[in-house]
Amino acid sequence: MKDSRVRTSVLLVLSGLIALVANARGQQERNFAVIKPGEALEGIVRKAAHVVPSPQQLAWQEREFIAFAHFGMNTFRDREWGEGKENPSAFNPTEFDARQWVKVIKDAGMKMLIVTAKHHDGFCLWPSKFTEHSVKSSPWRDGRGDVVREVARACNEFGIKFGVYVSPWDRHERTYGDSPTYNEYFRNQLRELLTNYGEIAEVWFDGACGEGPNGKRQVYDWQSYYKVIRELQPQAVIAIMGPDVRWVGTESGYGRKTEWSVVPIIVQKPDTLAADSQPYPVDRAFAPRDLTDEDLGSREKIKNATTLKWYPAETDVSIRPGWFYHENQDDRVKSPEKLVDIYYSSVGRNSVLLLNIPPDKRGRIHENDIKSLTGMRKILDQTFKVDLVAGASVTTSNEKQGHKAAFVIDRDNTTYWRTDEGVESAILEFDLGKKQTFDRAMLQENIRIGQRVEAFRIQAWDGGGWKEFAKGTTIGYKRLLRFPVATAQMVRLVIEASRTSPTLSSFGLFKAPPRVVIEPNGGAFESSLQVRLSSDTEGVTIRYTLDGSEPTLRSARYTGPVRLTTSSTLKAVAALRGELSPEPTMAQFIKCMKVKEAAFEKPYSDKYPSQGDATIINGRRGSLDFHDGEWLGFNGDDVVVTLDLGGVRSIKKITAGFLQEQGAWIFLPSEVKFFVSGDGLNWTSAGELKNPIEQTERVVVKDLTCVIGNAKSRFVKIVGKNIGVCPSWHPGAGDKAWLFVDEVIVE
Ligand code: FUL
Repeated sequence: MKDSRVRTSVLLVLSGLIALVANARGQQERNFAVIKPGEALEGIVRKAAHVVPSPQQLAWQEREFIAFAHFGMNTFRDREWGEGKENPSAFNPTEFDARQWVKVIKDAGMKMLIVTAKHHDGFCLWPSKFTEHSVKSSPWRDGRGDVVREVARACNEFGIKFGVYVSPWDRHERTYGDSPTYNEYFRNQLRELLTNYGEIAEVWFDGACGEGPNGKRQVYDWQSYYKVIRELQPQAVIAIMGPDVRWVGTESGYGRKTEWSVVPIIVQKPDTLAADSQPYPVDRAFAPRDLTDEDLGSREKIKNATTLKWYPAETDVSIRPGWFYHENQDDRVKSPEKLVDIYYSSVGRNSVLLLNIPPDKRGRIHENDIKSLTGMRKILDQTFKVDLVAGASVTTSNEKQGHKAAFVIDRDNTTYWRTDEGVESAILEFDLGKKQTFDRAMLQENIRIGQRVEAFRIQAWDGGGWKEFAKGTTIGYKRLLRFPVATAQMVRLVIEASRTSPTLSSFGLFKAPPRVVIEPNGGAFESSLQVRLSSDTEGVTIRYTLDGSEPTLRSARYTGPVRLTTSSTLKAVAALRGELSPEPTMAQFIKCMKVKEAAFEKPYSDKYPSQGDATIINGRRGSLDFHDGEWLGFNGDDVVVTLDLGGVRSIKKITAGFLQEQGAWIFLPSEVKFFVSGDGLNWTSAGELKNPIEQTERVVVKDLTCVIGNAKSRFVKIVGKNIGVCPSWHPGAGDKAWLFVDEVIVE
């Protein structure tokens, strides 16, 4: 273990030196570039195109899909954030099994596991010498256990890389807030983690910061932390509040469609950087800051930059609503379909997916999480099993000597196609040999020499002309595209714009396993509803159930529209030659009252208007992704909405749905009031509900239902109270809080 680490370090130092040699001649091989004051855009763009990942960043990117395990005191206290006052006796997993974690992660196709060695509550999962607040004071393994050691060992055994999440924010440690003393404490803990557990491939720093017991805000000495890491684990990437890996900007699992790995950063004295001969010069001047805009690296964004840096995105998301395990979320594990969607929207958008799978109180990954991961893996494996471009003949409008077009289908990522110097648009044409049917495409640039492509289209020959079936902007390390099924023998990729001669190391076309489409895809209805099922694949039969059970080959066969007259959970699968598609499609239908009109007292923000007033009565529910077009957002304001049922009805229940994603300043309402009225003028209170969920829960969708004993009314009013401003512990403390509502359902 140790030997191989030394070897890797030597290699990395060597490649660092090689990079510096190249730099002396012409700035090329570094993972940053300095822009001179007044430099013209053309020159800046060219520089951006030549910024390359460091060897550690490249190795990290190639892992593609990695795991997070939030485990610790919170697991046992059923909390998301601890206060630091927890008694270590609470930490007591009954069947702790790190090998089970790593096996599950490996089977799911992930290449690294990052464990929360220390979360904000300060409780250490390893027996740190510098505090008593750790596993050594717990009853687990009689105080002789070490979670970090067992996980590191299991990773080593299964060939999975190992990383640590260490929270600088420590709500237990007494020296926190006494900045120099705590910084030393933190470095000491880092040293323990980076010396005693073999190779560490990623160190994950969250930026949360607070006041210590002395009432002072802790000032983190980031540069000194980086120094410790570079010295002890030079092959590790430092993520989020570090200079190697950037947070994608949400915790929803969805990255940007245009994702540049080269972005402007702010450093002190950029002019001294270029001449610096250190292997990590940027570290010494790097200031972590918020990089969550929709556009980070376009020409518009880089034109005023002083320093550009290879700073790729990592998409962190939890398989459950919370980061830590909570028993009451066992039935809210993301479905295989949802995980696949996230995969396309992260790995498929030039980002690494960091999926959190929180072990439970036993110290094992829960069965429900395993089921979803297995389903996800099945779908991905079936999709990417056969590359329909393999064996095609490839021609191109331009290729540089030694970089043939055929390299894009040779399954070797180190060989690549590129154009001659100065040629920034080009066409690659593929003859698949016979007609093929596909609905997924994969593209990869050779990022070893930079990220360049700005716009591309993919077209198929339909006998009369080229018809576009997919297009995109950036590619980067990997771009995956989904599109309606297309059938063709001739396909071409048109690179329309590039920052300098474009490169491509792979191009692939695939067909996802058959899927059933349910129309409408869930929602509310009044008396009855016709639902249609169809599949994107010819020759399949569709089987379905209405009670939420898993459909089998013996379930009802779809022959024509299904008429629903009660609330139902529809699940459907496609069967082809006696085999079922890997995962059922599901839709939920609720029988409820039709609402004629929704009128808002205060307007929703024009940043989140979704589909306007109708959003909350359209029968469609919002997801955990607040950008999904089903949520209305109120900034600092309450939601006050009146619904007109069109006539007097007898009402039994009213439900209003809200979202919390505190990372995006969105909080559940503090309380919701329900009113009914016959004339829309005189209102009777129908009930009040307090929000039962803690503000510290990261992401959660919550329905609040008011049960009414049969009121006869025509109008319904809901008042959802915004909490006003973000709470004092929150990074947005004092700023206006958002309130998000997706639906009001009257039954
Ligand atoms: C955040 C923390 O506050 C959460 O609890 C979680 O660990 C997440 C990954 O990072 O900022």
